[in-house]
Amino acid sequence: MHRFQHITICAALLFLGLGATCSRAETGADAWLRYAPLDKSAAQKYSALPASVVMFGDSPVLDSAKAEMIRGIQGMLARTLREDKNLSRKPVIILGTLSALRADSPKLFEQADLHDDGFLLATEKFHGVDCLIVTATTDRGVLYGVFALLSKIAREESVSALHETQQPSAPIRWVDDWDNLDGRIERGYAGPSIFFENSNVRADLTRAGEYARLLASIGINGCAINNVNANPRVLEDSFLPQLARVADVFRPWGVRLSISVDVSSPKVIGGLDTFDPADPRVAEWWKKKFDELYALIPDFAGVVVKADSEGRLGPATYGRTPADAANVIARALAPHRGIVFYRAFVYNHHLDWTNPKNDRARAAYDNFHPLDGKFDDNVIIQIKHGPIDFQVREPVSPLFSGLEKTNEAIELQVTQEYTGQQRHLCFLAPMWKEVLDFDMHAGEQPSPVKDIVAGKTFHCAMGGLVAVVNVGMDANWLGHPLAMANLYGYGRLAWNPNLDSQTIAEEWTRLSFGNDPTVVQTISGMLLASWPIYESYTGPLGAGTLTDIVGAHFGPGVESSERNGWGQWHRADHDGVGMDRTAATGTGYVDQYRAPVAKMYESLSTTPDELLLFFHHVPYTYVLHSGKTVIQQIYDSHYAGAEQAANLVQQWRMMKGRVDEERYAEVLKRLEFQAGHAIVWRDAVCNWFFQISGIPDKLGRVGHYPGRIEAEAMQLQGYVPFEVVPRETASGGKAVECAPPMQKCSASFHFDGAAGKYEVDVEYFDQNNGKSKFRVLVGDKVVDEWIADDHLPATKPGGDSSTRRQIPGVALRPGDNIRVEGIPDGEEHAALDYIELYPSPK
Ligand code: GCW
Repeated sequence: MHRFQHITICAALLFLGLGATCSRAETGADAWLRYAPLDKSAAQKYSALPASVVMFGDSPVLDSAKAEMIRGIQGMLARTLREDKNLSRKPVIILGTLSALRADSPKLFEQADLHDDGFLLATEKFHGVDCLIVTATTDRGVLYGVFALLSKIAREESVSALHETQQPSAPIRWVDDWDNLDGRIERGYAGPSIFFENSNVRADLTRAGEYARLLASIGINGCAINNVNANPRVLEDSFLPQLARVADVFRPWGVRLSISVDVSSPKVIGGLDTFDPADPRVAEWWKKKFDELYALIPDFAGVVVKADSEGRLGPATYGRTPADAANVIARALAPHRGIVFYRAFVYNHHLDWTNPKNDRARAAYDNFHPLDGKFDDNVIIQIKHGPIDFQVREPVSPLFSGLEKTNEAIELQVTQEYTGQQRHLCFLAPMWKEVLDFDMHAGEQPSPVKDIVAGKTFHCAMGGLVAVVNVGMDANWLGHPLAMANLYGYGRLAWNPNLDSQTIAEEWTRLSFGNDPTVVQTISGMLLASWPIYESYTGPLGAGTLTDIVGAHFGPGVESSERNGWGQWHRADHDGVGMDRTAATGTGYVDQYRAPVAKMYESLSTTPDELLLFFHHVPYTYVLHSGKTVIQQIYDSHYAGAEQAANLVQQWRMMKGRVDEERYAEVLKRLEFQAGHAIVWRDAVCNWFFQISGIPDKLGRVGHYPGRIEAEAMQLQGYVPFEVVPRETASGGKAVECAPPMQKCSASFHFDGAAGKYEVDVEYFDQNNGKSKFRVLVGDKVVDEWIADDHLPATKPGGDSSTRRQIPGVALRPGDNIRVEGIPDGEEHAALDYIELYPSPK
């Protein structure tokens, strides 16, 4: 339907009070700020809302607040708020800082306890007139208050008798984006950078401004825009004015600009012969550099530093410590009130894997705990939530309780690097909640991570939360329309870590898809189930995400973590699996925790099943608390997870007609891919463990695939069998390919089952270096055809490229010839793994 026509029909339906059945055409660009028209009865609730807005004060941030207020009311209630300069005898919406309002009405909100970016929403008499007041200590707080008010209306909450104060949990609520200056994004899954293009800041920064608005709406107040693997050029004199342009589009939204810097900059771009932090010339260089930068960007927030990590240069070059490096930069920033986030992600990625005492998980604590108290006041140690690297399940980093005299921030990851890359649904708020709520037992009182990073536990002046986000130019920001729940969830938790995941999921669903109770229940339910589902087919019992850790971090690659220096070892061998990190017999990592936590993890009997293999090496026959053996749990969880992933597709199908067609179709496509890929994961992991352990699946599933016909067992014309590496990423270890000089190949077989309708599933390999064509025929009749043109992170057949095509409702009779034809393209050889047949309905 033509969009305009659609909107007109929607307007008519709304008028009739039938808005709930009306869905709008959407790209996802509006995210949770859709301000979609409320249906008539819901809109009724706001009939008493004042008709005009009066702003006390004047600033770019306040201007944004006022414009947002008008925009939101216009969108949701189809009313244009009048902008009044002065109060009249009529009710108004008042926006302004408390000091501005008190200049007029000195006794206003005498009891209010507002500080930092907190705000107050209140219905209150002002000069004797009923008003709706949004106030705060800062302009930014007023803006946050406006977003909160509009969110209430979008979620159909009453705003008629308000008196609500909200205070953020911590001053630091930041995001890091890992954008390279050439426009690519490290671990970005949604198109190129919104900040950079061709080694420069983009000429058009519209999206960057829109991003800042989204960030502001969830209370984020800082953003580092370039990769922590920083290009030193970002500090070149000629680049600074470009950065100032980004700061300009951030400023109206109260988001402060930050950048990642490389510690070797004084040498690489500064012309010095050293970057030794102890050299006065180096100190002087940083000082001058930041003086220059602040002259252009007076509200510049500070810098992020990754050093001595994954090949980055660092203070270790000169035998200096992270404190030396952090402080030399911090001292240059201090006069401008800038801060340094020094990342604790410092580890040796050439660890000797043959030494059972070596342990990458120890690195952050070993490197930083001895430096506690040695960092300047404007340094914050930025600590990944787990000791390894954003795996699907890790314990909390022991460093949180290992620094008492140092500012800390927790680093979370919105970009789903190890959790499905926005191809799989994985709502991470429940994981982050577990981390933030985890009691580190750092004193007499409970000391959950959320209190430590907020500076409460050890009385630190600064601290908070940071998340790696990596939005891109894709209209919907993160690729998967449902992935935005992670950015929203992060912001909400950074503001208030006491919110529960369900509240967050429901809020997000209402704002993003409307208030239809079926929609809210279904989508939030899917979100809440998704992390455990993803975990169950990718990373059992705390072994880490069993992905190809030396490749794209996407598909299965169980063995890739072993026998190399990266240290993501799970140590699976013929007898058992898991890393022994105990103090008694293992790497001693456990002792980095405070005694009560260490005690829990040291003992097999008190280690929770979900982290068993992170802390202990056990035989496959070890019996879990659940009563199952380790090996059977590995099998069972992978089968259950794949089934639940398929179930997500069914749940989503119920959303047809209840949400807009665009996002419906996009989500469906991704969930279908996920369901297929979950089977690839299931089979790869189960077969790998079956092979190494030699212990069969009690339920007889592993290695037995009824209805599956291997491509290499079919009659082949032109197609040639080959071995896939690693072998568990293809069924039976083999697939067939249509390699040059062949231009078209086919694989066929005769159906020998009972007559009826079948779902025909074709497992093929979709690489990103070609667009092969496939056609499936029964006899002479084409039942499906498609082009393998997805952009998966794969240049060869294997776990990253394996993709399932489901062809429902195919009528088959005994003796029918089923044929798959493949036409290769470029480097992609139309490779085929197998066909699976299920009687319909599946
Ligand atoms: O998780 C790893 C990623 C790297 C990243 C690094 C880090 C920016 O695979 O791509 O580098 O962590 O956090 O520094």
